Amino acid sequence: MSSTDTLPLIDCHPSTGSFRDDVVSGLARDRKQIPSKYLYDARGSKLFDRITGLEEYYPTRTEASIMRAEIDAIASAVGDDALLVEYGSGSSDKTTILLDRLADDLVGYVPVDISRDHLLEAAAGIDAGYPSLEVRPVCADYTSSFPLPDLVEEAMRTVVYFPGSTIGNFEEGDAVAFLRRMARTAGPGGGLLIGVDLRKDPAILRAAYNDREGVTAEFNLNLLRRMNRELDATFDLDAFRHEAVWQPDAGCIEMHLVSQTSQHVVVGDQMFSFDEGESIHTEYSFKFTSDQFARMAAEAGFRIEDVWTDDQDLFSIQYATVAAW
Ligand code: AVI
Repeated sequence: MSSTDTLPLIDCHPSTGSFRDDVVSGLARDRKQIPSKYLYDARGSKLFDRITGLEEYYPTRTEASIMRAEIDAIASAVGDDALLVEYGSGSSDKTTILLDRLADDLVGYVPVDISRDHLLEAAAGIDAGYPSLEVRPVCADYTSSFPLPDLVEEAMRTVVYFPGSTIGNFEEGDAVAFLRRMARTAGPGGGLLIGVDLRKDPAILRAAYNDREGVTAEFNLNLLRRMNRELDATFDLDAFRHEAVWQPDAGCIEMHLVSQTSQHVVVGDQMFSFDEGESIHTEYSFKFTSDQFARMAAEAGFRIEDVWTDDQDLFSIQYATVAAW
């Protein structure tokens, strides 16, 4: 454990080695692919924050509006004396709706994020805004296991908070495995409060991932910039373009970086060739029916207790309890 100005930090930040290994093995595949978690370096996290404020990007404001409308029911589902563990807390913006209502009833708040600076800045803001709340940031890749602070022993239950429908960024098998790990973190009697994006008119989805200002394109292309900086790579950002397509059979938006020309790119001491039009797949964003999500959650050992949605059924917030793990 290390300490920032005032907040004790559990620091399990992954090494650059895992980024390099994942990039090199991903680019060596027939269908080039880099895990979407690498989109979130400090700049990527800031760009994502901008995306959440875009007119076309309905998920964030819709989730916030459901949260505001249903906060009493949500607070009673979480209950008193819980430890709230937020996976991928980012700027913790949405969390304030929950904390405004729950801060005095919680044993503590544990924001978990891979981007250390972003995490510390957000955690310090929460700490200052809610003086009665114990805030214990954990810098970690939340898709791997990480330790919880000792506060967990004082809590009646652990509730994992996973907003934003980031669960949609995993392929189904990985999503179930990840939900199962969350069930283990929450433990017996624990809960999961999760944002789940719903199936809808593809035109709404295409617009959300191809915004007019080009922020999503910049967010996607930033991955190339990050590889150049951190892995000594030679990507020419002008030689790739952002693409986000709706895949109706799979039920997901796929994000790609498409090579504009036939070219070679070096990453450290390895060279990779691209045909014109060949892409690197950078993200899935699955959209769910409520039944589909309930099935996945059940497979992972959760039972869905409550589902809250907006008037247009664009998005849902769901509360599940650990049934078994
Ligand atoms: C974080 N995640 C839920 C976002 C999504 O909508 O899948 C990431 C994103 N990618 C492009 N725009 C937003």
